[in-house]
Amino acid sequence: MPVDFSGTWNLTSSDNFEGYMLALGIDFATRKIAKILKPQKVIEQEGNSFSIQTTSTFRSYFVQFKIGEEFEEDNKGLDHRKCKSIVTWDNDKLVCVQTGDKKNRGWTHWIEGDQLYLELRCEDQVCTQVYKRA
Ligand code: ECB
Repeated sequence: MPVDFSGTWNLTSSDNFEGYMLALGIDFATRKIAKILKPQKVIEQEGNSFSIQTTSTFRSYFVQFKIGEEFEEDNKGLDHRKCKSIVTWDNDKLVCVQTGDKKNRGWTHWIEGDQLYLELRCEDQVCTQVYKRA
C-alpha cells in the first residue's frame, strides 16, 4: 500500500522560502507578501493520479499529474516559467523534477505522523515547509 497524501493540509512552518524565491527571481514586493502567507494544500490521490491545490489569500496554484508521466507546467502566478515536470515515487516520498531554465528545480513531499513535508529546490536553495493535517 502506497502512502496516501490525500487530505487538507495547513502550513505551520517554512524555512528558507526567501532563498527559494530569490533563486526563482521573485521581486522584492512579491516576496514580502508571499513570505507571510499561510497556504493550504488540498491533495487528491487516486491510484497514480494526483491533484494538488495550493491556496492562499494572495495567489493560488493548481497542478495535476500521473506518476511517471511527463507534463508541461506553467507555474502561473508563481514565477511563470514553463518547465517539463515528472513525478515519481522514491520509496514513500513523492519526487518532482522540473526541467527548464532553472537548474536543480523540483520538490519532494513526504509524511511523518500527521505532518506533511515539502522540500522545494531551485539552484542551490532548499526551502522546507511543514503542513499539519486540518
Ligand atoms: C500558491 C501559494 C504561494 C503563493 C506565493 C506567491 C508568490 C511567490 C511567487 C513565486 C514563488 C514560487 C513558488 C511558491 C511556493 C509555493 C507554491 C507551490 C509550490 C509547489 O510547487 O507545490 C507543489 C507541491 O505541493 C505542487 O504545486
